[in-house]
Amino acid sequence: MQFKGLALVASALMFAACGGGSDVAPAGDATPAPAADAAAAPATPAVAGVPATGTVHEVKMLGDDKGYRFEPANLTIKQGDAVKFVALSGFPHNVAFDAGTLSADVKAAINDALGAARMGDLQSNMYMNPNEGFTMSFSNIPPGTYSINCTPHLAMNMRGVITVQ
Ligand SMILES: [Cu+2]
Repeated sequence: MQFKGLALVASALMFAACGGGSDVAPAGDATPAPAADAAAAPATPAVAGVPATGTVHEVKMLGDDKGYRFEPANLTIKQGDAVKFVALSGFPHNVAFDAGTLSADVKAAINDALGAARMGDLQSNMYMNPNEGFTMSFSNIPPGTYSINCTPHLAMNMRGVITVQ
């Protein structure tokens, strides 16, 4: 924010320093960026989906004398599979996807897939009791590598990776 402000000030100063050249188009002629069109885009899914395979993989969310962890911490699935996250010990746990370099479309697909289990952007609800959790379909999540973590135990390195093939 601060850099942007400085840059604007700097470019305004440079513009002024150029000495009122009239070959620059007046501000009134500037055409607005087509942001409104993008915002009004139809609600069709931007991420290509595949039919569900019916395969559900279980990832346990654990905390005990071996530490806080997803088990397995590294999981490879096919697009169309689902993952059931279940909290078993060491509560509370959640599942938060790292935004990283994910595109806006992929983030939207993850939020959609979290569905009723979504508590915030790219984050599931918090689970406090044994056997609580949720099942998430990866039908609309494109192939790629997705890093997840548990917000309450991020400092204890409770992290995982889900690879979608
Ligand atoms: Cu946790």
